[in-house]
Amino acid sequence: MMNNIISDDPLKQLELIDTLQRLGISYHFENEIKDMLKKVYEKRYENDDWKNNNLYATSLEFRLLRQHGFNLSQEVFNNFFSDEMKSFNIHLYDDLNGMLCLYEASFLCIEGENILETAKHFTIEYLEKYMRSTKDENEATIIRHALELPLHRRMPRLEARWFIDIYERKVDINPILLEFAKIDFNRVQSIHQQDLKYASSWWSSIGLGEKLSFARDRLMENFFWTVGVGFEPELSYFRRMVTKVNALITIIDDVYDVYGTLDELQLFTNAVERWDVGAVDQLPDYMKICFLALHNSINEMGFEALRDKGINVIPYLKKAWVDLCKTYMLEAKWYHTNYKPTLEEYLDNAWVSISGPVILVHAYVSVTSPTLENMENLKQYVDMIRWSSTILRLCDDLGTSSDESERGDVPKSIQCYMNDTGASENNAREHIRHLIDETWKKLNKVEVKNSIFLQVFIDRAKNLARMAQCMYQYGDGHGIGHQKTKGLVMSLLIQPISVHLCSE
Ligand code: LA6
Ligand code: MN
Ligand code: MN
Ligand code: MN
Ligand code: MN
Repeated sequence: MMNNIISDDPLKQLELIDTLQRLGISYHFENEIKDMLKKVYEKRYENDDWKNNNLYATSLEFRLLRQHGFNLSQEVFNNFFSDEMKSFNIHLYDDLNGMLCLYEASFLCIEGENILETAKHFTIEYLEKYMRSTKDENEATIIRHALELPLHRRMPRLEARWFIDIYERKVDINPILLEFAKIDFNRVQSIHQQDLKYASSWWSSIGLGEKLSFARDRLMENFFWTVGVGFEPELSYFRRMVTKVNALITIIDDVYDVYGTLDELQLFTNAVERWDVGAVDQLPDYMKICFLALHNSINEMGFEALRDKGINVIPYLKKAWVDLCKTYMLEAKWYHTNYKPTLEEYLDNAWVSISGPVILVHAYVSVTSPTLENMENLKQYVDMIRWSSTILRLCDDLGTSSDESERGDVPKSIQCYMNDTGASENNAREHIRHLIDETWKKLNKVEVKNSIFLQVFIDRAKNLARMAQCMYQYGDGHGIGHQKTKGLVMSLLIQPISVHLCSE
């Protein structure tokens, strides 16, 4: 099909790529898609009748090219934008598809891109109005979904699950693609089920869920995160390892936040720093099992990397846990001394204490072959880890801080901003959402320097931010056994899509 699309019809090519991506099957055609986009990019100034004065085509081209790392200026939208008015042309109001597509494109913006920033506000306002007035149910569903969260921030697998249903209801669809998407979804789901089985039996054998009754026992949620961060079949090892990491984080976070005394927490932090079984003796019993579970699980991953890839990654993994425990410790001290950090001071610590760096370092060693050189390269990517983790932190604060402050916890970003400025809680939340937007612009800017290894990793970092948007959209989707999360987990991991074969 891809070979048959006439190459002088770029719009058809772009639409096919968009459909493949939205159906969740583009990962089968990465090379073909790269080749197609490369040609579109190289010929973008030739024969451009197909997109001149076509907002839909211009926006689609922009979004797909930028998403795939091609360098493209916001000025492609100049035709539609009036510099004097600092606004888009009002006649675009006739073009729902164009407006939707411009809306989605605007979220790939980086800092300082005023045209795209304007496009975002312009299209949101338009789409909100349109949605209220349209009588077409399907149209309203699609607009509501887009406004709830733009494509660029959606957890990929859930988006595929959603879009397969939408695509089926459209006219003029390609039934072969639809059937393929359904079959592939089910195949991927059964691979996820195998990974879940592994993770779940690890979790019951380690016994922490039962032994530490004060802590969150959230194996399914912990696994669900990993599917959001990397769904592809070949990432099984990543999902299995990072589920362990997530489970350990969720337990240890509760040790620091809800159970340990300050003295005990200092002992635990010291033990992690020593990274030695000898450290166990000084700990209270409930911490002994927790520390050894951490120590054994992480060393085992280190052992596997040494066995299979010949490199000792334990110092890198250990460092990530030490950094995490130190930030937990600082928050515990702040809480116990009733200290109120400024927002800046808080965030400096909190992008680490949300555990993004720990997750991403373990992702780094489990998505593909780490070499010593690659491990050292990781240092160049601290910015990206930081932006991804900052989004995770801010989303978590929006979703969890009401419960946290009721229970007693360090002030989170919302409270810090309120203390700093005297703002109301609503305004503070608005400000945090604004910070999330600004942080996405920084994350969008991260470039890959011609390395497949790093691209795989960068996709994990972006997906971690996407997963945070998904998990905390309606409150604490991670920690409290949320109904919303159950529904998502069911549709993604448990229920297959029913398939009626085309030939039947
Ligand atoms: C959130 O809990 C939590 F457990 C996390 C560690 C978030 C991300 C977790 C993954 C991916 P909480 P705190 C497993 O809101 O105390 O208690 O940092 O985190 O706000
Ligand atoms: Mn915490
Ligand atoms: Mn916590
Ligand atoms: Mn806390
Ligand atoms: Mn929280």
